[in-house]
Amino acid sequence: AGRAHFQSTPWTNGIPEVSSQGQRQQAPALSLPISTARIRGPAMRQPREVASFSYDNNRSLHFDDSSLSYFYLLQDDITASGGIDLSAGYNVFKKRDDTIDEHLDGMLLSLVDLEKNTGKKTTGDIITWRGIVTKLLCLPYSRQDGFELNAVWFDRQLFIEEDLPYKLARQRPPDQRSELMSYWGYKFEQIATIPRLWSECSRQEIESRGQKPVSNVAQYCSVVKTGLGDVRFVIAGEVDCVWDYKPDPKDNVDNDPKLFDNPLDHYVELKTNRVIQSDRDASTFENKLFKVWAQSFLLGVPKAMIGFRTEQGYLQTFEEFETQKIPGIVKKSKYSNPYTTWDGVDALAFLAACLQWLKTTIPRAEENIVWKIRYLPRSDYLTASKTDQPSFLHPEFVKWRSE
Ligand code: 0WD
Ligand code: CA
Repeated sequence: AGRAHFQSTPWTNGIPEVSSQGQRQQAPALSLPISTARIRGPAMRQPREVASFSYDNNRSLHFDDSSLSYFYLLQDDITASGGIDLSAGYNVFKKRDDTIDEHLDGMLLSLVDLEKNTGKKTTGDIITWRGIVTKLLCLPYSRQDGFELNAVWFDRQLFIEEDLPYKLARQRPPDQRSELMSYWGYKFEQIATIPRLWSECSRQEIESRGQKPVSNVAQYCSVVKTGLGDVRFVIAGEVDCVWDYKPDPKDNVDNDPKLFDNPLDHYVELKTNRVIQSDRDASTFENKLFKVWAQSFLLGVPKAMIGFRTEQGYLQTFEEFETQKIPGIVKKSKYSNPYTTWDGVDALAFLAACLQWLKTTIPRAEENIVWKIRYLPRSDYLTASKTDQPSFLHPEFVKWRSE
């Protein structure tokens, strides 16, 4: 890319290379500079779904698709109502307690179930939530917030989780406006989906879908195997809904690419955004769109449906974005700036370097030793250090893999 000529290593995105204490940053011993590469990184392997699981409304786990939703929303319904009030039912929102640390539990238990059923171990160098990989993929362009990850080798695989106590300690106290805005996102999910195929829902069920209390406790997650460069990884992520249907693995041919109906091809990510009225709105939206790309691309989700709402939270319209077209949209945008604009190829090259660094830096021989991966707000490095924390892997998974 043309901009490569005026960037030096490490790339700083205009953020001065000094820490908050005003000292020049020294690269710590086990560290990775955050940079955008100037060469094309390795290609991403096509993601493959290996399993899926559901949390029900009581947060119990089921190794099935019971919490999968189906997209259903008509522009005419929105227009007829003059805009759907996304704040409706806010007072009865059933919100998941996100101070409960679930570690990698749902995903690991679904792997136990899968491996018991197939008799085959799920292989991969790194096993983690998709959200963590999204964070790393976006990191070169998203340097405001610090985070901590815990990583541990076990059974020759590297497991990575986000450190929840660190995350909670850094969270600003929730203000009413941002709580309400995050509710709008869940309300949009509710009104844009139905619980089963359209043909299997009663008319009453479809028409009354917005009347029940909104809950973010139930979730549907897909477990996907993919890879980048030399690193194979298994990631699980929440999928909001399917566009039409999800192919049944039982009547799907997956050894012939021509006949294979890939379940990932049917998935849709849902998001809400302010109606775009100014240049500033447009540029903020493009930043968000890039994160939507990162998140969806990693799991092989081909489209995102964005619900546009007013300042007061009234849904006005919705628009479909094809995941693979997003980097091009952002790059071609008139708000684009060579120093700050997101670049998908560069972000992937950084992710490849990052995963490779994690895989090789944390000693493979030291199984069950928890390492801390740190990113300090606005810093130029990711660092790794050993801890004496106990392993965070679910005991049932450890028992299964130790047999
Ligand atoms: O730190 C934790 N406790 C984490 C928990 C970090 C990452 C994931 N998780 C759990 C979630 O509880 C959920 O079971 O992993 C699962 C989803 O993982 P993901 O897909 O990797 O998460 P991410 O890509 O960051 O977010 C996808 C969606 C979000 O929707 P939007 O449209 O905002 O991207 O997952 C939901 C959220 O709706 N989500 C959560 N919901 C409740 N509590 C959480 C959470 N902690 N994290 C993500
Ligand atoms: Ca979503």
